[in-house]
Amino acid sequence: MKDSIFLKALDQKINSVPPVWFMRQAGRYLPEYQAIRKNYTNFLDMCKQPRTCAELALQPIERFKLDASILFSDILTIPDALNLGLAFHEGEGPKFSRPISSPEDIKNLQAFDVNALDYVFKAVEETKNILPRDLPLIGFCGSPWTLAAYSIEGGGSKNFSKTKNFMADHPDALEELLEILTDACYEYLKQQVLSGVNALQIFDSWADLLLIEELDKFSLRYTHKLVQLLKQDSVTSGTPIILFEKAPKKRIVDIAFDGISCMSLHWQEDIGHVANDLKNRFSIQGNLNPKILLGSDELIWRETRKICTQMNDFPGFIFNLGHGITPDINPAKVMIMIEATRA
Ligand code: 1CP
Repeated sequence: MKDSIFLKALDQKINSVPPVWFMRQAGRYLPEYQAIRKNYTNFLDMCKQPRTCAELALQPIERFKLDASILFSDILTIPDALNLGLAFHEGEGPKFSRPISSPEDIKNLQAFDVNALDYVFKAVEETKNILPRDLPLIGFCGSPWTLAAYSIEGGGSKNFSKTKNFMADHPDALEELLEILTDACYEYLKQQVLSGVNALQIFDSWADLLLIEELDKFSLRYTHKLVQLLKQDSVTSGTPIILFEKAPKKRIVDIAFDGISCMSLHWQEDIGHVANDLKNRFSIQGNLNPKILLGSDELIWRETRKICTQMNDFPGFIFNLGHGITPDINPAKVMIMIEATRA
């Protein structure tokens, strides 16, 4: 593991070839994923099979020889453990049958029991067992804000209007929910580390819903608390933490805080500018627009090269997409991106 170029980059070292992995690397764009997925109606049932999760995490590693693996699971396992009635129906996104719709729902929420997520920790162990021994495994969770947004909205949404109304009508109750989710994320990530993950990523995938002051108040404050809890705990203090903020209204340099090792950049960020701001303080992961992978080989080669050239002498660069890969992408195009990175 000490030779991992991914872990070296998280430690702000320059590698002659940048490490590469990408968000949602195991998933619907892979035919080998679809072959297993078709055996389950509800996606969550598949997530509860540790052996299957391990096999799915290994798929993109075998195909692309990536420099890091990510646990196969989902950020919504925590709201599921809070008994909000999560299901993924055929061809639809996540849906909660018992979303949070009032402050009373938060008062009545059952206590979070980390043992309810035992299947995730078993998946970590199974995955570590079958991954190449020197390949790091990334554990993850959603940010408290992103989990609250799904829990209130009752699923995915374009504009999250229920969540925004709840924020306007019941800001104190929302903060109570965020506290609960922060503690749940802390216990959850700690248990992932105990089970064997080598790095952690926090996905703030709905950061873009928030105005600047709201971003501080409802998202960053709780992610900051989560990171502090992890850094103060001897089990997790040495585990590098990556933070992904999706299209935030604040500059990355004004978001990054002590305890974070690496900022994962959304594709809208100008990576060269951010690199100037963060140099020698944080590592950077990113940030090819996944849509580029729908273009020609030449376009993929050119845009990948542009990022790698800009980041050539940056201490701590990890090549990644600027958001998750989408199901419409041809895996052959991914191979072009990886070859371009390594060239
Ligand atoms: O039907 C299917 O096959 C399910 C598709 C799928 C997959 C493959 C979902 C449902 N989740 C996942 C796996 C997953 N999700 C992983 C592990 C795979 C890997 O990365 O290799 C990870 C890290 C996630 C994280 C995740 N889930 C995020 C954060 C990343 C991001 O894209 O911003 C989010 C927002 C989710 C919620 C979620 N889960 C699934 C879907 C379709 C969604 C998005 C729902 C929406 O808001 O529309």
